[in-house]
Amino acid sequence: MNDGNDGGHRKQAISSSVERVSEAARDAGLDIEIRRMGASTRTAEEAAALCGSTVAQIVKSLVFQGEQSGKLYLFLVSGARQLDIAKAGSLAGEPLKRGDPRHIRDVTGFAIGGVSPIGHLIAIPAFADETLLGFDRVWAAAGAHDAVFAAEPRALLAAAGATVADLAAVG
Ligand code: 5CA
Repeated sequence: MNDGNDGGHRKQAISSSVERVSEAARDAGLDIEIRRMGASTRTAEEAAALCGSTVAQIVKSLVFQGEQSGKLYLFLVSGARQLDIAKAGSLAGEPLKRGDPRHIRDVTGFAIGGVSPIGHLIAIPAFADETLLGFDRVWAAAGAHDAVFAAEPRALLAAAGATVADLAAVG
């Protein structure tokens, strides 16, 4: 499993995930510059420290799975807030659960920690935390564990095809 070939394939898959984000942005007319930070941006806290932004300005791209349909849904949430799973389920129209990380990677093309708002392999229904619109600029993952980009939130949510909603837990 862990021979050099596998490593090479995985590396290629990761760089093509970043490429996909770049292409999706271009297709949506979103002008972004993807930055490889050379250190982990897996969590909102790590990303904020490296981007020089507040945690609230980091867009978490959370993928959940429908319990009935098995379909995947994308929730874009401010790094300062927690997704309310019940509200998220109402938006999706079915109860949700965490998916198997490998399944999420296979279906979306992104590994958890590098899931981007844009550039998924499938057309994924997306919903976005309304508080993201309160910032001039937000930062999001760009398909790898050290890759991020900045964007104006309204343009980013439009590019993601995300429905703006109240989806965060109170407090
Ligand atoms: N690169 C950073 C932000 S730029 C990033 O991707 N952060 S994140 O918050 O969007 O991604 C990590 C999150 O994935 C964690 O909050 C974690 O709770 C969540 N997560 C981990 N496993 C699963 C799973 N199986 N299903 C859904 N979410 C998961």
